[in-house]
Amino acid sequence: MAKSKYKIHCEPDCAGAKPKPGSQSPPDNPRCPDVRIYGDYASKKPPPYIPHPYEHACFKPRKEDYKAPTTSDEGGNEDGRNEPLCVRRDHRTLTSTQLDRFLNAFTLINSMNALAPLVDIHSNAAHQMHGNPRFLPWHRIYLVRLQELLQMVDPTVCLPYWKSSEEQAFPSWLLGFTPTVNLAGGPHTVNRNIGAFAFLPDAGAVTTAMGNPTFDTFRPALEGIHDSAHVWVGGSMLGISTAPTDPVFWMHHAEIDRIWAEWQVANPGQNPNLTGSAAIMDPWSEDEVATRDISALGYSYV
Ligand SMILES: [Cu+2]
Repeated sequence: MAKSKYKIHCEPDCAGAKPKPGSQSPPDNPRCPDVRIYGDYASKKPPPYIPHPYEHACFKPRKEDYKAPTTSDEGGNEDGRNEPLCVRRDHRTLTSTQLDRFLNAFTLINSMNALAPLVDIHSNAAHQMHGNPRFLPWHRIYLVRLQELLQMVDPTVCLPYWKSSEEQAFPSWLLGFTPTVNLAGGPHTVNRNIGAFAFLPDAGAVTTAMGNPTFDTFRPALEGIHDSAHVWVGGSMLGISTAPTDPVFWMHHAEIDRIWAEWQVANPGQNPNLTGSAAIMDPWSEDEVATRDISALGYSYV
């Protein structure tokens, strides 16, 4: 992964930013002018905002996902190699220094107001990133964008994943971490209501989803599992416009992305059926084909 190739240009506070007197056209979006990270949102004319149809219904748990919690302790990592790729690891295998670095980087990009515009992108249903085949490829690129932001402030940080189906618990080291993020709609402080609603799908549910031989059956199965974990965490994670303020959102999606990557290896040639504009992961320029190979995107999972 390229190290600190891009600089964060977001201003800490641009509420008072105005076009230069005499300029013919409006300035670039003063809030997030970095096209690489924010895509069209960095331009003079960001995409129109379309409220998400799930905005109020939030994520829907699936009762059939529920099975009594089990504990097991596989996983872990191999290596010690020199890795050219950003290696995403199970958060349980990180050292306390690595956990601190992740939280520090998250805090830093938030304090630079570089996180909020990325969160705001998730609230715009114009991108059609839920409930259709774009769900997996779109969030794959979304995670890469966060990872790029994190690496701008600390090139050693790779997104950890939260294997909730196996763990059946919230990462304890995150419990006290509730940042406030200055979203377009106003400041939002991360809150959670862990386990109050719904079910945390277990390893069996993941295995069942993995058994789907085509993308068109696999994707809804995995998205349903994803929804349930959102509801299980509760609070900020319940709302599409607030979920990405919680670092667990990114760790949860990394796990969903990891499961997809594993499924891809087992089911070669099975790709989302997307053509034309639906195949472009707007507001970014990557197309569906560019989302198929995670190593080409600069990361791997152990
Ligand atoms: Cu999402």
